[in-house]
Amino acid sequence: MLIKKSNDIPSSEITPKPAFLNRRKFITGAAATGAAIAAGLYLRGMDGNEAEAAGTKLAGIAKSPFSVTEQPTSFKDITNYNNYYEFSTDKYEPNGLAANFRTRPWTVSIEGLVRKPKKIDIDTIMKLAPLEERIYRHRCVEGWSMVIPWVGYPLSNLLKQAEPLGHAKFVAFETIFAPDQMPNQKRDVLQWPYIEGLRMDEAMHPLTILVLGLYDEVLPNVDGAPLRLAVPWKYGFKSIKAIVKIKFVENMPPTTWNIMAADEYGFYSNVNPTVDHPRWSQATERRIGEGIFAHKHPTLMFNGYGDQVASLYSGMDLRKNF
Ligand SMILES: Nc1nc2c(c(=O)[nH]1)N[C@H]1C(S)=C(S)[C@@H](COP(=O)(O)O)O[C@H]1N2
Ligand SMILES: [Mo]
Repeated sequence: MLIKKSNDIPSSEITPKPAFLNRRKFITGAAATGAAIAAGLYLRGMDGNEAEAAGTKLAGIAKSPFSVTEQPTSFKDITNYNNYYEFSTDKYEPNGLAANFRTRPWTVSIEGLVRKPKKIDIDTIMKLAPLEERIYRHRCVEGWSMVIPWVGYPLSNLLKQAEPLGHAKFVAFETIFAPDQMPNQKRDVLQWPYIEGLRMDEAMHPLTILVLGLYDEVLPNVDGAPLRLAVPWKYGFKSIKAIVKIKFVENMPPTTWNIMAADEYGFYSNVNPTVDHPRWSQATERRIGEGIFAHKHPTLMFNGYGDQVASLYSGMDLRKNF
């Protein structure tokens, strides 16, 4: 995965990018933010349907006992320092480029090894289960982290709608393919559409949530609207954005980053400070918002969620199953 050179990252942290990524020009955070604000206002003004627009307040959000107590990262940082390769491989550009992304109409297909295949509209999904605030640690495989107040509910609520069959062992997820809206989908940046997968017990785990909001608002486009996963004990790339397809399968499904670099990104991708990335250490992390001179934080096994998830991997060699 790319670590972008910018004024925010000391040169000591910069790692050569994989050869398949083309060099691209850098646009400052300020320029990207200005474009985002302008485009966002335009969207809301033209749209006329407040209920679906990013920025709309969400009502009736319950607090969750699964939240961590660390200080949440600012809304500004969560929406301006992003990995969203469909829009850009730069961290500051996706906000502006995603501002006009269309999240309605939006349907999610749930298919494969299920008793009841379903196509469910996003507005039905929004109301399927009570919305909770889940303040989760978010650890990118590149070595930075945030604390994010997601709004959503356990993914299991959606998955159960389709009544998965007994021989379904994995769940495969797919991002929308919309090259007219996502500029990098016209280019060979990654293999499109972005795909991810979880083992059945991981997908059904109460910590795995379907994210529909951020802070007390509808999920911003740049964070994966209208719906994305948050799987907090795994590296960030497992938390796929803008999902349109969920398929129950028998065998371990292919995943985008594993296809791109199998020796660097495994299927499990559990946060593990004792297994380094081939090109950098995973022992510590930089908390976004604390500034580049702040002390790094030690990375925690399973990102600190070990009490709840370690048992899923008992007996597995986590060095092999990275
Ligand atoms: N479709 C899609 N999903 C994606 C990505 C992406 O490029 N495309 N990036 C991943 C990576 S590497 C991370 S760290 C998180 C970033 O989520 P955030 O921008 O909301 O912090 O999204 C993940 N999901
Ligand atoms: Mo990431």
